[in-house]
Amino acid sequence: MTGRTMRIDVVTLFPELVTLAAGFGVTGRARERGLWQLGVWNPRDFTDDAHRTVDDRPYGGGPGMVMLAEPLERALAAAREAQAAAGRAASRTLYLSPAGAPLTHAKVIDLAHDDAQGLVLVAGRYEGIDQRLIDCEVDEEVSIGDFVVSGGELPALLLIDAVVRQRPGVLNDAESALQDSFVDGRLDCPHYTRPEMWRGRAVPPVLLSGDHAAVRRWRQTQALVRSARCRPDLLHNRPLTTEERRLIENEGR
Ligand code: 9WO
Repeated sequence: MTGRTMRIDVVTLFPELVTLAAGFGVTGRARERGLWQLGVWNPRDFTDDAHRTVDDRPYGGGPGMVMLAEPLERALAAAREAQAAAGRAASRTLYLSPAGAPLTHAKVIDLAHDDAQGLVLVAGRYEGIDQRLIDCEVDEEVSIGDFVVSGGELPALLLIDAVVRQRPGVLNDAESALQDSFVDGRLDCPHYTRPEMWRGRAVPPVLLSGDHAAVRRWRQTQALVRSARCRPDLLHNRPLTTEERRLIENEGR
């Protein structure tokens, strides 16, 4: 279901990082305009010892620390209560982890359009979180790429950015048009702005020609050639049309 405000709650030891970073640019403006709501929940606020402990040494030994299940469980419960108070019958809990399924455009669309359920993101720190919390409370693990970072916050912010951009009314017409090429399995064409000559390099003359049809053909060809060279895997997802094949074959003539 689409058409209501999206709500995203993030469980994190660094709530200020998430709130601040989500406050810039497209996601920041969309939030000011009420197109989505953000909640942040710090497991440290759900501890009951004097030191506000959120981690402990791993069973079995070894380096590093592991996030305790109990503060996470309570922070998650608070996040879900906030979702319920905002009218969500259920919420979908995602853990950002390199072990997760890769985040794709299709997955982003799926998350953006499923706003009957709220979204709860769990960001880990240290060496990770107690596996039992993942087993009992996490619906899906999501990866943003095959690399390890210091915490789940930046991956969560990246997912938030990708999802919020897909919500109705967030992008203006120009921004929406720009992202369509990628959706269509193509990279964008190269862009140029002033000056006309920079470091001895001229802007491609067709862009200065004023011939709008020629500009359109050039951009389409460039996008295709770039996709074929840089990301042939994108083209495999949607084969070339006859027109596109002709544009590539005529390139440089
Ligand atoms: C780290 C890890 C490494 C190899 C295989 C599985 C793994 N899981 C985790 C993990 O859950 N790490 C926690 C979250 C704690 C340390 C920081 N975390 C993290 C998440 N690092 N990198 C990510 C991440 C998340 C999504 N996409 C890419 C990386």
